[in-house]
Amino acid sequence: MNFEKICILGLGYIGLPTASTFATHGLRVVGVDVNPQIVNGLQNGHLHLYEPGLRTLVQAALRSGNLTVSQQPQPADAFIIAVPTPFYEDKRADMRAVRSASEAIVPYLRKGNLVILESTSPPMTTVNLVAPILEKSGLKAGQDFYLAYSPERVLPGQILRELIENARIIGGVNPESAQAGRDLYSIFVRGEIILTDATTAEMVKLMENTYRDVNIAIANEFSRLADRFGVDVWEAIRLANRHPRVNILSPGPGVGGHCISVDPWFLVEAAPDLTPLIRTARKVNDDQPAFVVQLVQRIFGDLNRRQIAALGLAYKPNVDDLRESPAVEVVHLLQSAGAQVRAYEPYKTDYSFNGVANTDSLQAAVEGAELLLLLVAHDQFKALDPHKVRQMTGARVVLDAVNGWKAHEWQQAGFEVYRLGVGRTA
Ligand code: SAJ
Repeated sequence: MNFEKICILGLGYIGLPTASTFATHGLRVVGVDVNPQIVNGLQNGHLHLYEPGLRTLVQAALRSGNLTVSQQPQPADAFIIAVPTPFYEDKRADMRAVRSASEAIVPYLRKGNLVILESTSPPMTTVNLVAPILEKSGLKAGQDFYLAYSPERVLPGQILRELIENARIIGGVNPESAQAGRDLYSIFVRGEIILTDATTAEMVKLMENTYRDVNIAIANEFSRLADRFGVDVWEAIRLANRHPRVNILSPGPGVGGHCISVDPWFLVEAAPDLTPLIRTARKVNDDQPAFVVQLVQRIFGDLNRRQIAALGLAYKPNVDDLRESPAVEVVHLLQSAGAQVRAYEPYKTDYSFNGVANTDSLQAAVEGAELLLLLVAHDQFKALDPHKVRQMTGARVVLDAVNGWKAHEWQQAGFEVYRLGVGRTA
C-alpha cells in the first residue's frame, strides 16, 4: 500500500515524535490534538513536553511544510490513534480518548484506508471497541478498510532512537491489515517488523510492561528484606546478577510513569480471577513510597515541622514527566506526616502542587533543610559535589532512595548517609 498523507490523533509523547518522524521521511502529516493550547503552541513552534532531540525534530518537520497541526482530522490514506489510556480511580481503563478519537475518524474514513491503534489498551479493544465505531461509517473492517493494533514500545528519554530502531509488532484484524501496517511503518522503522493478529499485539504490549512491573516489585521487596537483615541490597543484587540466569532490576521509591504503573491493571481488570500475582506486584510497588517515608521516620522519629529537601519529582531519571511519580507520592506522604518539604525538580521548576514549595534551584531547596532526600537519580544530581552542597545547607543527613550517590564521598564531606535497601548494620 502507498501512503502520501496520514493523520495522527494525539500529539503526546508518542504521537508527536511519530508524526514528526513520518513528516521528515517525506509524508504529509496532519497532527491532531483536541487540546487547543497544544495545537496553538505547536503552530507557534512551542513544545508542551520535553524529550531529548524532539524540539529539533518537530521544528524540522514543521519547517518542511510536511507537518501541520490541527484540532480536526482530515481525509488521509492512514489514521494513527495515539491518545492516552489512563485509568479511573478504581483502576479501570479509561477508554474515552480512544473512543472519541475513533469517532472523530468516522466522517473521514474512505475505502482502502488504514487505521492503526497505538494506545496501550485492554485485550480485544481493537476488535470490540474500535472496529464497531469505525464501522458506523458503513465500511467493514478488514474488508473495506484495514485495521491494526501496533503498540509503541519506546523508552521515554530515548524515544527518537527507539522509534526507529526497536522491533515493531503489528497485529491486524486480518493478515492484509497487518501487511498494510508494515507498508506504513517500514517508511522509517529500521528494527524488525513482526506481523500478528490484533489481540496478540495488545497482549504483547501489556505483557512486556507487566513483566517489568513484577520484576521491579521483587527488587523492591528485596530492598525491604535487606533493610531488615542489615544487608546492602545494591551489593547483593550486583552479586546475584553474576549468576548467568539472574537479572534483578533496581529497587527505588516505587514505579511511576504512564505505562508500567498503569498497564498491568488492564490485565487485572480484564481477568481478575487470573491475575493474583500481577495485582500483588502492583501493590508492592505502590506501597514503596510509604517505605521511603518509614525510613525518614526512623531517622527523625516524629516528622512534625521537620524541614526536608526532596531532590527530584519526575517518575524516573532525566525526564520531565511527573505522571504517577512515586517521588511526588513520597512528598505527599511526608507532608501528611507533618514535614515541611521543599522540592526541586530541575526538569519542571514551574510545577506546583498543594502546599509544596517546588523551588527553581537546588540552593533554594536545600537552604533551610535538615535532611536531603534523593528521590530521582537525574544525572545532574548524581554529579553533585557533596562538599559544594555542604556549603549550601545546614543539613548534615542525606537519605538516598535511588543509589545515586557514593556514600563514602558524602560521608567524607561530613554527611550522615542513609540509603534505601541498606540496613543500618550493613
Ligand atoms: N524502575 C525501577 N527500577 C528499575 C527500572 C525502573 O524502580 O530497575 C522504575 C522507574 O524509576 C520508573 C518506572 O520503574 O518509575 C518505569 O520506568 P521504566 O524506565 O522501566 O519504563 P517506562 O515506563 O519509562 O517505559 C516503559 C518501557 N517498557 C519496558 O521496558 C518493558 C518502554 O519500552 C515502553 O514503551 C513504555 O513503558 C510504554 O510506553 O509502555
